[in-house]
Amino acid sequence: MDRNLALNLARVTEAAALASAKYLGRGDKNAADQAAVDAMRRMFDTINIDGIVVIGEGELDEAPMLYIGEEIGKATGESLKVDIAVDPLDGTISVAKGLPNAISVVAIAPRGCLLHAPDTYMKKIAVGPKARGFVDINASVEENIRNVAKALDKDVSEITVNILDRPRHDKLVEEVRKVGARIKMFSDGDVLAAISTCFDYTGVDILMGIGGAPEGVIAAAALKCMEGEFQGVLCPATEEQKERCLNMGADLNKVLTMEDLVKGNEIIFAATGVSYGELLQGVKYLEYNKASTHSLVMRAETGTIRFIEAIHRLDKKPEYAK
Ligand code: VTB
Repeated sequence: MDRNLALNLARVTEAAALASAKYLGRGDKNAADQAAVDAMRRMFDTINIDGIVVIGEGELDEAPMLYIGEEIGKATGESLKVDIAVDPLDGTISVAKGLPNAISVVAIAPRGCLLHAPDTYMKKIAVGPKARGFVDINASVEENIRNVAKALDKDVSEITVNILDRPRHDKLVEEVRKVGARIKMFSDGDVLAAISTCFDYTGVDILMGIGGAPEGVIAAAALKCMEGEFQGVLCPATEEQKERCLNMGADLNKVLTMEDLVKGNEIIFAATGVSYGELLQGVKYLEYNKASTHSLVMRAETGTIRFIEAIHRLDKKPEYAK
């Protein structure tokens, strides 16, 4: 995979972040999302790839842009054929409410390498590289926490579990507390929450809980780049979702490993912070029509992890200056 694509993908998430960050705290999650989608789509049109969206904004009838199956990129005969997973704004509610950790995110891999995940829930567990091989999604909460503590040479009371703040996690929260580990709740955005397990300074050791399956594929792509570990099990919440999964040929009992979710090693991942956060700073508006962005760009082939801070001249990019 052309390594220069990594920088181009950063351009894609930067564009989406710059467009949606204007909506921070303005109470309109749809407008924030739409701005991210439009900007991302426009930037993709400038990139020389032959891409198909496999994780996107939904089916064609519910999403006019970045829908599943949409062909994107400025393809020539020689362009790379790739699968694309996008979440133009993971954390639409966070942006609407002015809360942290919303990001714009993209992952690409050669055609056929990203799982076409149904739009349903997924039970997930993720850890960073030091605890890789020490978790099993089918084991008990206690066992997983104790094993991660062993891998990291920490006391159980020093282990921090990232959990999406939802009523469906009440039992999980209770179990983690019973074991004596710490919990860090987050309101949205479990892609970033999974990534956080790979960076010591976030203080997070494990992500556990149920979130969106499409986000699971994107998180797995990121964790593959960092040699962390991600496991998922599809977890439809309704009979209709269950049927959708079965129609897509999904096995509801199967533990989806990183290799099932994202095949091979030719993966490029990019994310840009939209609202402020621990791992990525949000978009900041600076004097004289400038704005800064903070992005994370990774390639699984080489394992390079890049943080890119960019200063944008909005007067030279009129589409963002509105
Ligand atoms: C999570 C979260 C996302 O969806 O995947 C969540 O990480 C799951 O759905 O940011 P519910 O909101 O129904 O719990 C998001 O909140 C939005 O994509």
